[in-house]
Amino acid sequence: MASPVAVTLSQHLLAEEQKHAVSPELSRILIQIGYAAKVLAREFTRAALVGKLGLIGDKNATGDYQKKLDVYANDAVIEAFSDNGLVAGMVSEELEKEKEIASGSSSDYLMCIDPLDGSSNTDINGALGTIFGIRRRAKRGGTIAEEVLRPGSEQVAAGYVMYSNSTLLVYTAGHGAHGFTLDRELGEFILSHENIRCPARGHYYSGNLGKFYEWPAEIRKYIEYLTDHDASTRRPYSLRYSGALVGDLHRSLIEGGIYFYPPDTSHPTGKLRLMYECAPLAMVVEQAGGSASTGERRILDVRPESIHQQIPFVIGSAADVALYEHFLSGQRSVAAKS
Ligand code: AFP
Repeated sequence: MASPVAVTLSQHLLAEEQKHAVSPELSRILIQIGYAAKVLAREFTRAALVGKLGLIGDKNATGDYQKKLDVYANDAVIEAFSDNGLVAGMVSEELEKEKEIASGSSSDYLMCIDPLDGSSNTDINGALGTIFGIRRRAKRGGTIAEEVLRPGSEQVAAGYVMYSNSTLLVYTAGHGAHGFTLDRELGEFILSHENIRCPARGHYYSGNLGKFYEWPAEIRKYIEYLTDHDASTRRPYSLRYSGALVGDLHRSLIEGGIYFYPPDTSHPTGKLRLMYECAPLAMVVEQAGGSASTGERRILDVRPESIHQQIPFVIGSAADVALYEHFLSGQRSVAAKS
């Protein structure tokens, strides 16, 4: 039961509008994302009871087989934004092309979204996520695709929802990262993690080690470093990998650590999607004092070339990400001393 002084997502956004001149339109978008998250949380919880587990049979734009819940989540998000004029367009993992939203033609905002992150977890009751980034339209008159292909540093808000033993919404509008836990009885997201700070260094790492022999030699050396024993640097790091980026990232954000998805044989330019996975999470993590990179450059500085662009990704505690970059650049001796 929420305490009587609980702060709801809407109250928090109202206060942020006054403190930091966050635009009311942006607040309304975030509140609507909160609404969509409640719809998704309800459906994810009962998916096994209403025939929504399993594959639908088609592949999405980046070649993944779609689950029934992928399609459901995408439709639910579109429905949540179709009639209220809040956003002019949407880029979604589940849509081959960007979607123009007629009711939002005069809105200043565009949304990039992964409606359901971690689809391999749907049928095993594992953690799931939703990831979103909000951008201001660069110019009117261009196509949504042209307008949206801007570096992540131009996002005005971003966040994620994690569906696990509780449903948690974390957002930033450029003034810190804040987390809200869904109180199901009240039907409200309640502030539970104010001004999240990512520890400078952690002792967890998340990566698909099944790909170890497909990774660059420098990354294999980095794994050897992490799994070596040295009490002064709290090694070996412990491995945690859930199959849902949101879940692994959330652990790093709260307890410190690192998540990485380097290029491999089947994904020579990386697997994770810049616009609706990497850039939004990078904004959240930077706002909490962590960092996010391709291994070579800051994620938020990368200018997308296409809406479904896939890139190498590393995110988490600032010192851990810096060390990964050192290893990748071949400066192992420098890195190993830090
Ligand atoms: P989707 O479920 O949105 O396609 O994303 C899953 C994901 O991008 C990310 O959440 C996981 O960390 C990663 O893929 C898992 O990929 P592998 O199964 O290749 O390790």
